[in-house]
Amino acid sequence: MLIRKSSPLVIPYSEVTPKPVYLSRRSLLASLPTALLGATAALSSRPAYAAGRLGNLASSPLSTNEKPNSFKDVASYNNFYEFGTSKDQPVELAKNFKTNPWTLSIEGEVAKPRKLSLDEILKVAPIEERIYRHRCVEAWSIVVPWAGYSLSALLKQVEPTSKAKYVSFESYYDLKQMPEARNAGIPLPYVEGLRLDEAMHPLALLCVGMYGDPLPPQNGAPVRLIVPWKYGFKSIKSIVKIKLTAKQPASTWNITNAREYGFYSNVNPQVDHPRWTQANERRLGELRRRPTLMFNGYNEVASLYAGMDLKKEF
Ligand SMILES: Nc1nc2c(c(=O)[nH]1)N[C@H]1C(S)=C(S)[C@@H](COP(=O)(O)O)O[C@H]1N2
Ligand SMILES: [Mo]
Repeated sequence: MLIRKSSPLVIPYSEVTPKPVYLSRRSLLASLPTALLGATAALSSRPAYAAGRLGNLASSPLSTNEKPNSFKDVASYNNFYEFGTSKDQPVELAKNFKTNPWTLSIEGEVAKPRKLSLDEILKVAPIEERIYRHRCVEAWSIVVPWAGYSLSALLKQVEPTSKAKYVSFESYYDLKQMPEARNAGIPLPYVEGLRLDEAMHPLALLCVGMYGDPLPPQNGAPVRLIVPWKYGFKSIKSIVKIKLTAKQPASTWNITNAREYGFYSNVNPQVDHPRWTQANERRLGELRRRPTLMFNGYNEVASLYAGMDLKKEF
């Protein structure tokens, strides 16, 4: 990323410590009598913060059992260049972002191209809660209870042709709603891509919510990608187009600076960013840095990269 205000290695203490006046949803809910939370939340083993408007989310065996960050951490420290390049801007500048109605187009090398409304997106597969680690390339990390389903469910519906080898994604872009995007310093609309087998991996999440509620605008409403074994910039927000292609698609940070950001961008503590180490990370809310794990700890994806030199194809 372009480092404008401060180096990623020195996140000011004020940015990682929730303000004392803030009552996180989780502690708020925890302080309510159980009866008020409703029978489902009280009876299921799901944590109270997940009892939101997306209904009774199934829990997922793909979840980590690490402790999620506070809602406040995840909803107010954001990377979303269309709404400003500093971490505190998106929560303010995306406040009135219009995310309904929404159309997601799926096209390219597919037998059954589709345009989905938000309602249709929500019905593709049962929405489950997936608690994932998220590792930003700027060496901070968070743990988030996302809500969604495997991207593979949607891709299977459109029936990729035998020519489809990659999947490209494009974000919504409109200067009227995103005036600060003029100062983003990256080409927009934001685009990303995955190899088809990466996109079909069950961990790749088509995400519509977090903490049991629909996504807040600053986190990529109404629909985004979450690829937990890759640096956070692969997890493209506010998606309007998915296109299956024969050739490797462009990705925004790779176009911006190919020396620093490769197409694969797998979390890899052995490949430093040219300007800082990737060997460790700062979990938001913690003071001591922790070691970064290969594939962000998601070793089940390793077989996707068998035979590749991940130092060259970084
Ligand atoms: N369209 C778009 N998607 C984006 C970005 C962005 O600037 N624009 N930033 C990426 C980066 S670098 C990260 S770390 C994550 C941050 O997601 P979060 O704010 O929900 O934590 O979104 C990714 N998706
Ligand atoms: Mo990031």
